[in-house]
Amino acid sequence: MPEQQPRIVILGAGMAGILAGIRLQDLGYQNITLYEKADRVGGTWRENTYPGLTCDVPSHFYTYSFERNPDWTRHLPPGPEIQAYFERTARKYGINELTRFGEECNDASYRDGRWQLQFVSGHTDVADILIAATGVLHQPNYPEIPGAESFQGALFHSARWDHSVGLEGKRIGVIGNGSTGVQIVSALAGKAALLEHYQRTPQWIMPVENGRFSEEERAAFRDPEVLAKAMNVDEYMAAVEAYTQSITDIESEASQAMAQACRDNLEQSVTDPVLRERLRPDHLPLCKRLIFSPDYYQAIQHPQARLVSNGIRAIEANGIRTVDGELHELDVIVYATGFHADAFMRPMSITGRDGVQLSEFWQERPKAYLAVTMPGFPNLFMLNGPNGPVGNFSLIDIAEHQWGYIERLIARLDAGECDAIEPSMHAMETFEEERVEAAKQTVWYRGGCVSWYLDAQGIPSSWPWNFQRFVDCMAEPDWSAFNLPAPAAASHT
Ligand code: N01
Repeated sequence: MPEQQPRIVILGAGMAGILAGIRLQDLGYQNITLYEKADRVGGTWRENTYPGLTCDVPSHFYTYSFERNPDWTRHLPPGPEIQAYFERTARKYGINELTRFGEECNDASYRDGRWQLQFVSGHTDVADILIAATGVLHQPNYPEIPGAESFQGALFHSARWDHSVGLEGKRIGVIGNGSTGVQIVSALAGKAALLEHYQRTPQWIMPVENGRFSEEERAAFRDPEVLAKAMNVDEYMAAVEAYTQSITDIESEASQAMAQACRDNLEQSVTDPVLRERLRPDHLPLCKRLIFSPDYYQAIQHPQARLVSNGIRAIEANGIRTVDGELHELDVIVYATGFHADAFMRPMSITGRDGVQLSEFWQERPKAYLAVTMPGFPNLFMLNGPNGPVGNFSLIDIAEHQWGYIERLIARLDAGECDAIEPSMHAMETFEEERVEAAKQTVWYRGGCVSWYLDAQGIPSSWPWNFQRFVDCMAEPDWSAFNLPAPAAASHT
């Protein structure tokens, strides 16, 4: 390690930022600061607190590889336990001490070989290396429904849950049936006096068990060997591989099997043939992000629940008016209407080398070489940036692979082999051309649906190849893709 350490700034203290902070300390870096706009760590798991919040990745895989958690109570991890896990891990590894909370970066500009950072508070900082760990789905999508401001009851987005509003005995309307809407409806069925689920497009539902771990099991998992055996990593990785294969090859056996499981679930779980047809999607399973749910079909068949599939015309003082003219009287309306999935670091303004603006570079669509780096933006590395794998598997695992790659890039900076690392424009363009071509073969593109996976041009933005290809790409950088200028006389100061 050179005497003068590089100054490293991490933006965001969610899952990915905590990971970067831990790994950098492991490597011996000390000149590190995390900036977090909120008052505690946790990212998406801090912001989402809706009833039924659950991650659909098996609990023991939804942890850092170096910090397993024997204490999960359920086979699928509940949101509050995930948040507690991140808070505990951040405390254990000294992340809170490295973090300035309540600081939102609104401008990062690369000048004189360093990132000049400005914060909403007026605070400024300078970094040699900038890690963007700002998350994927964090800007709520508020639907433009006429009359919403006139509603007399409570109305909020799923990611801004208003816990001051009591739900028992209320008439509740949930708009949106992605993973979030489905989880909320499953949790509230039987608690509300009336629960209406507003469905614009039916979704395929994959059945999944979500059992409890007994006290004995949790005690046994304290032994890492027992836990490792119970996890059965090979079986899980085979499932991930089959899942990505189903996405990239709709003719594959894996794809057919997953589609059949969804169809069988609908046939076997919904008894009323009319309701069953209203719930039946006309697109291929997996076209939208697959919903894993043990209990949605039961919930929507609850006597107090109602599926509303007529479109919404307007929100009025007393409820929602659908296009058939019916007024649905409600006390609470929840927008489970998703996020602006193309935001990434934005609305932060980012200016790279020679004044290049991220907004210009991303004019057509968010893009990055192997989802981690961008030409013109030296020493800026992204975790869970655009075009990485986003699916029904652990984003923690993905961030760890990406971090391994970033570590190799930083090592070259640290060895003094160069002052700045960025991929060549040629590498970026070649990658992007291949990626877009591959994306057009996926079920996201060919499956006959619209989803948040699609960019403004209708091209799926997520990693369009299988998982192993991602793992291989992250294992060792292809150095021919990088511009590595000779180091200048002065090193990092
Ligand atoms: O959002 P979504 P989400 N009028 O975008 C509907 C992650 N997640 O928050 O399909 C009426 O999937 C929209 O309808 P349509 C996970 O990655 C993970 O549910 O566009 N409806 C759709 O039904 C997930 O994929 C977990 O026709 C409107 C819904 O709103 C991602 O978050 C748990 C509308 C939006 O669905 C986002 O899920 C929860 C309008 N104007 C979430 N606008 C895990 O388990 C939108 N909709 C890890």
